[in-house]
Amino acid sequence: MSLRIGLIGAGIMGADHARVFAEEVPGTALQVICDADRKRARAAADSTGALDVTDDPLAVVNSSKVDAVVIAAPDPFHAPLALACIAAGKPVLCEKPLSQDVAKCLAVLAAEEKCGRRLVQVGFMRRFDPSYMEIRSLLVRGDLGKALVFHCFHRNVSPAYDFRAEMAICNSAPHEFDVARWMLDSEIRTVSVCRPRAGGDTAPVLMMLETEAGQLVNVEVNISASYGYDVRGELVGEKGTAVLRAPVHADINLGLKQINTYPADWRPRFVEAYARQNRAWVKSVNTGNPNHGASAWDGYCSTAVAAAGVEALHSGKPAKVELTAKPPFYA
Ligand code: ISE
Repeated sequence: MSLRIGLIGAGIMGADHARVFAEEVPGTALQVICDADRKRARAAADSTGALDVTDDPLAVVNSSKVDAVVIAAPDPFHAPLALACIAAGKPVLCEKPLSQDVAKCLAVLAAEEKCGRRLVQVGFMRRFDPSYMEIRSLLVRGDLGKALVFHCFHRNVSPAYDFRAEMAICNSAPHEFDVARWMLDSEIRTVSVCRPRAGGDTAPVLMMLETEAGQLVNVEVNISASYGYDVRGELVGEKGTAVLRAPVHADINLGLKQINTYPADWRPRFVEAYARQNRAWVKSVNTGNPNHGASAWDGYCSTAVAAAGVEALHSGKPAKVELTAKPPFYA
């Protein structure tokens, strides 16, 4: 029998999740799509064959026809809806960040631990991206020697709505925080933040993170890069380096030039990552085994790093990442 999915949120990411489930994840049925804007929910349902639409997220969570939930609503709704899923005993794939508020992440951890089942996976899809995965395998095999430095660039074409430095740190950069923790297998201990004085409100945010293991991660989050969506990275190890590659399917030679194209947003860059992530999530729901996707603990850690980042942005000084002790439940 197919896993019946209730999808909450039919904006840019929710609509893409609907497409991913419909086209790339066998063994699933889109039972219902929910959005505050019913027309948007209807459009996503019509293009993916979802059976029903609603504007009531709790009706989705509590529906007896829904086996598992995907949360792709705006950030402030993530934690409350994840808590509702836990209360209903339903597995949930929750878009990142788990919450922008550390206390709300802790509430999700407490509820999950109390219910005794790992029900929450956070949508840090980069863990499923073939290029990040390959670099991690090199590290795990020891081919690069010890990891020393991870250079990360994260560029968006233009800021969404009122995106400014705080949102760059709390909404965009958690991808880097999570992938760096996963890649380097160490928690982030301190964060320093600076921005070019020459830039305005949307100028790039530069961060230097130090891990418990003593590695450095430097991050540029640029929410106003203009030229395209571009995520780059280079891992520097003792014996060599490895550079991320975005998927390229053709070299275009035209008009005396070789042309590189960039997508307008993250969906084409991470198309494979989203498909792999969602298939892995469905497999883990069906088997009851957590996969290498991000847990609620990972969601909490990246939000704690973001909180330290905002503190460092405002104080101009390095900030310490305060983490609670990791419950054995998340080992
Ligand atoms: C968005 O929510 C994402 O997850 C994208 O990957 C990121 O590039 C963008 O900045 C976020 O707003």
